[in-house]
Amino acid sequence: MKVAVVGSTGMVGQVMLKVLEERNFPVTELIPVASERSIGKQVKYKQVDYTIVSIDDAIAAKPDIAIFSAGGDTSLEYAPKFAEAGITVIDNSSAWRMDPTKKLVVPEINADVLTKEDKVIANPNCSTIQLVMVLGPLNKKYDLKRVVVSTYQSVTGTGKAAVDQLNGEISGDDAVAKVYPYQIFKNALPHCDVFSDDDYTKEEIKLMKEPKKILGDDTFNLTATAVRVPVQGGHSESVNIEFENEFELDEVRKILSETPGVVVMDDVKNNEYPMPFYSEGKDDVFVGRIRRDFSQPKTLNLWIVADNLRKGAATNAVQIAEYLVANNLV
Ligand code: A2P
Ligand code: 11C
Repeated sequence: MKVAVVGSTGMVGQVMLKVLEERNFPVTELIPVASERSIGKQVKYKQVDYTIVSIDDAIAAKPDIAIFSAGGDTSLEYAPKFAEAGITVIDNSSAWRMDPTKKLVVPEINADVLTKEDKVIANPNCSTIQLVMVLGPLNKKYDLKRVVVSTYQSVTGTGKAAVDQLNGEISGDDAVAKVYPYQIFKNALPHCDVFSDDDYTKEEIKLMKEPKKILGDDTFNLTATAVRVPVQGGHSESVNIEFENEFELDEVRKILSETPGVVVMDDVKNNEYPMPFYSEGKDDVFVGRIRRDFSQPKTLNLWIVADNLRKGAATNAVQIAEYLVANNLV
């Protein structure tokens, strides 16, 4: 496979190169792309230096697959151009996710919706991916009625400048550029992405809409509060789930532990539960603190953690590419 990585110098793009390498994706030629200012610079893949090319040169090179993580504007403008040239785009931005003509895919949940005709495939938002990895199997068994999710999101989700802001504030560097409207060190901001007219943030809206599309089910209600915390290893989510049907906790644990890509870490007697510090650099979604909500029937509380740059972005995109290759869809 000839593979272009658009946004290859970015936080997610760099992890994409690492994940392609680790998973031994059959790359016969790598075409790294970044903005005009990076053209001619080098990125490393499998210990070899590759020269960054322009996005137009990447189209001319006719890759089989282009994985985009270069922001929504770049995806909006260029994904259709790649598609027109016959190149399959896997897009990590929010540009195409809710477009009814595009598939929004978490391979463990809904890879079966993909066909050869899908030329622009959307990778969901990071906080959505880890949520649906848990909601999907539980919905099948108990039927979701209502989900309330509160997130604790890593600064890596905002990009390198946000990591620099946190590290600068930790080291007492007053000159560090502020990406967030406030200090993030020693703080928690109920503000991820921008506010929309209805007073929800765009991150919250993504969390409320994307799971329904991925699960192919809009019969349940979902509400979200997204919070940025001074953490780097991954996103955490406190999730309250009301089902239509009764459940047994042991069965919930069994279903989740048998779900590919999900690891149950739930031994509170030994202080075992998922944490971003532990999930960093791992591809799995970790779930723990699984317990009944005693305030109403058929309701569960749990805690989900995943590395937002891995399963929340790069790993999920590469898994989509793997599925396309394995099923002759590209
Ligand atoms: P560059 O490093 O040249 O700015 P992040 O999400 O970490 O901010 O990274 C964004 C990625 O998208 C970077 O690799 C960036 O390249 C790339 N990028 C930004 N704008 C464009 C563009 N118009 N065309 C191609 N790549 C772009
Ligand atoms: C965050 N979820 O942590 C974001 C990052 O729509 O792909 C990714 C934004 C997106 O703020």
